Amino acid sequence: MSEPPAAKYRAGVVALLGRPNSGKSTLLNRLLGEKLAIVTAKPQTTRSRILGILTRETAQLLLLDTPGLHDSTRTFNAALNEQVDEALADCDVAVILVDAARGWEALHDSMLERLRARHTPVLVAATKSDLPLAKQAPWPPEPLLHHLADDATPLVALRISALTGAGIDTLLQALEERLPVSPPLYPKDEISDRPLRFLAAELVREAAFEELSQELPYALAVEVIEFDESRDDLIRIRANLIVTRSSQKQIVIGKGGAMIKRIGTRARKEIEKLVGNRVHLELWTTVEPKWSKRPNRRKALGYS
Ligand SMILES: Nc1nc2c(ncn2[C@@H]2O[C@H](COP(=O)(O)OP(=O)(O)OP(=O)(O)O)[C@@H](O)[C@H]2O)c(=O)[nH]1
Ligand SMILES: [Mg+2]
Repeated sequence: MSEPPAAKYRAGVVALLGRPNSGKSTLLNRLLGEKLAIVTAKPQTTRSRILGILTRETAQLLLLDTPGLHDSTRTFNAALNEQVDEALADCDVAVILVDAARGWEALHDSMLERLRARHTPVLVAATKSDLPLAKQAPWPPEPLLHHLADDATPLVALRISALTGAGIDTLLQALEERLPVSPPLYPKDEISDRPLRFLAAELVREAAFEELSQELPYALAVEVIEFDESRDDLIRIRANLIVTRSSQKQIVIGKGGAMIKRIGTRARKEIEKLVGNRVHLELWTTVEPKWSKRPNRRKALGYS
């Protein structure tokens, strides 16, 4: 690959913003071509900002996945929103993801206003365009039309599907064009700012989300207590599933340990794909009633 003239290379932070469950993490993975961020059918899966680094021939995109923005003011939710605020303030370009089937909401207007006040270029993407309900929804929606007509900061509205890849090339091109001219900000072979240890903990959390009943995942945190890479052919990982009540601990363990075993098998396969090596995964579970209410604890767990 021939090097582009340095004066033309672009690099910067692209924030992926939207409601919980709008498809931000799926889009991050699609853009990277690698599964970095965990994805589940349940809203509020992402708990912390995670940077995916996409190095292309002409630009480096630092893709910032964020927790879904919502209206609740409970401590933990407020902490998630704070991370979105920071991403919004720090990015060079923003993508607002809108589940077209749900439509444009007041929250999207406020995001847009704040970004425009900072003169941040914004792309608005209707997600999940492969789904019939999203396909039928009008796009761009009425409230967005007047923003589009306002040419002070030109906006772009497109339809994408992170699942099929529809619209993704157009999105990438549009993002690249809006990045500032800059040399690459990270080494070319790096794909994230997060250590493998954290990504592994996230994959355990994803497996638990998938296996456990509706309510429990929100009470659950995962901490990797050992990550041993001393052997070439095997990585040994010990992780702790933290819940808030002893009744939840029983559910996580399951009858005769069946549930925690299922979670472990599922997580191990995903971690092996990520690290490209065999993994030995040992899971434990403990009760910690207040983990989500303690800022320092949340930080130690990587959720801020
Ligand atoms: N059909 C379809 N489903 C999608 C698409 N993108 C995401 N999904 C699904 O939508 C759900 C939520 O996706 P996520 O990527 O976790 O959404 P998110 O915005 O990161 O959610 P939070 O982290 O909870 O804020 C998952 O079940 C995804 O598989 C898409 O393009 N098409
Ligand atoms: Mg997410």
